Amino acid sequence: MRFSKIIEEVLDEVLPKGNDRPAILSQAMRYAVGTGGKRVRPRICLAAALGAGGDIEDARYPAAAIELLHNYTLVHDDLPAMDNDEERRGMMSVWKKFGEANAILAGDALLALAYKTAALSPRNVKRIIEELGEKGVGVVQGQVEDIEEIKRDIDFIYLHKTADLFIASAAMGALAVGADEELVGKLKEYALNLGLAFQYQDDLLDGDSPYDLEKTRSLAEESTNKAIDALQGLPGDLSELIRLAESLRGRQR
Ligand code: GRG
Repeated sequence: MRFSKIIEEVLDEVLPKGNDRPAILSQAMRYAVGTGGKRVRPRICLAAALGAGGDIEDARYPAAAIELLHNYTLVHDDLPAMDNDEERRGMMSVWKKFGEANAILAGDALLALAYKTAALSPRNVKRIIEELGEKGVGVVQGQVEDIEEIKRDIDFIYLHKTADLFIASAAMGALAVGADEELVGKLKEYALNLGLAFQYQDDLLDGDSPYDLEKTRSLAEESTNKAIDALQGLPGDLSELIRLAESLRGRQR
């Protein structure tokens, strides 16, 4: 499919080659990004570009940027100091395979590379970097509140830990094709609700929702419907945005 091809090609283009010095860093960065993943965020970015009436090729660098930033969060989340996960996507986590220090550094480098890549966007670079930075801070805010567990505010955690990067994805895709702020706002509303639906669905799959089953299902359904409703009045091809919302609704993983 066209989306997957663009996403894999641009990630391959911007990541360091496996033997670039120091090879262990290049390999850890490639391993982190290359172990699969659903590529939901870059798909949202490309779909938003289409929905805003633009050419998806213009959103290729923002799409890669958000996936790089997302992968940095996963690499750091798996560290012993955080979730202490030895596996990710059915394979060894980055720290388990390359050591803790290299995993910290590979995450740092993925984060920096995300900004370098976003800067290659064909237009609205300042706004794109602003969205990436704002939501990049947001995901850390969500993570800290989740870890600290001082006062468990589920709405805050879901908004920042999960939805923020969805929102940045949509905004960056729209901005890359020259969308105005009104269109960007509609796509951010779509992505916010898509992010919440994604998280409720995740809770259902993991069986660890803070709400009972019925409430979680209805929250997921309600958020998906709100996401689709937010698309009214967009000038472009909405089919991918709708397909994404529908596919997350029924997803098994
Ligand atoms: C370390 C700053 C920092 C943040 C960590 C990613 C994360 C924040 C925590 C992981 C735990 C979690 C449930 C996060 C919510 C977001 C989420 C569902 C991440 C997993 O995203 P997927 O399913 O991953 O899109 P793939 O593997 O498909 O890329």
